[in-house]
Amino acid sequence: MLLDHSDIQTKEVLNWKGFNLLHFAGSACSQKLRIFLNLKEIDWISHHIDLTKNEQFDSWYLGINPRGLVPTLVHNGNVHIESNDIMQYIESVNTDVVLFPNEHINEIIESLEYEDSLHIDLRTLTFRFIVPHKLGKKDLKLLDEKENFKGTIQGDLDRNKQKEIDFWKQHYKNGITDDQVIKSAKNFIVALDKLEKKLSENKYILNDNLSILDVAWFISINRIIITGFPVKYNYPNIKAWFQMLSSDNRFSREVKGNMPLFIIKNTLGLYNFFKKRRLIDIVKF
Ligand SMILES: N[C@@H](CCC(=O)N[C@@H](CS)C(=O)NCC(=O)O)C(=O)O
Repeated sequence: MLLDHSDIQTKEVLNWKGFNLLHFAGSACSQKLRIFLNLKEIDWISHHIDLTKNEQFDSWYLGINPRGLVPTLVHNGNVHIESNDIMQYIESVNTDVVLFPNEHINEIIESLEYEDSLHIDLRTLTFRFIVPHKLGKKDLKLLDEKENFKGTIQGDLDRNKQKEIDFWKQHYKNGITDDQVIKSAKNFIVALDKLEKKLSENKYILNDNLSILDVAWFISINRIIITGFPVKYNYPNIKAWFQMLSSDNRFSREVKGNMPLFIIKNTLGLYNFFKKRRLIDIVKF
């Protein structure tokens, strides 16, 4: 989605040249975009927005992305938000490597919208099984500031923002409940059943060629595997496809993670193991 110039309150970016990506190392949508850029062999300038330091709430960043979410692309002074829209835009200006084949565009858009609709489920599982409540909860004052920030998207106040704020306020109070976990896991079970079928027919999700769908679904599947979703036992074709993509450095280097996260995630994992509170203890697969 391309912002109007009047939406942009942080005016300095209007002078930025080239592909500038505002992103966070561990964010799923940022990882997706970075893999896409690797595959397309596009050089880009990195602006790291550290979500662990709440930099997405800075008025400087909200002035570029009123939703307060990463990633954002600034290309020659134009600001684009929403990872799937950003990739589609990049594809339209750089066709050297085709990842959105025109003849399948409707199927691609439909699948990307589906994947995007599961983002909330990915977040639910992430903030229950990877990031402990104490570390993951967002400061209520920052959420209020974001709520009161009068940023526009294509001239209108952003309607999506409230959903985000409600999610985090609820998370602050209650963490992620078992009911949320069950609902999100079920949504992924439906999605994985569909992908398993596709991958029993083709080498890649769309057909026998790598496409943007492989990038998008690789990221979601990588994340749910980390939450303890039993992908390798229940979905042999997804397992083989995932291993194939993981052996490609253009994919694997973007989802590597770091030592502090590894320690946090494993400490939480051990706690859940002893308390019998793992994903597989809560959801019947
Ligand atoms: N639909 C958006 C989702 C973006 C999104 O939710 N980004 C997350 C990281 S993956 C984020 O910025 N979270 C920060 C927050 O919620 O405060 C996209 O595809 O760009």
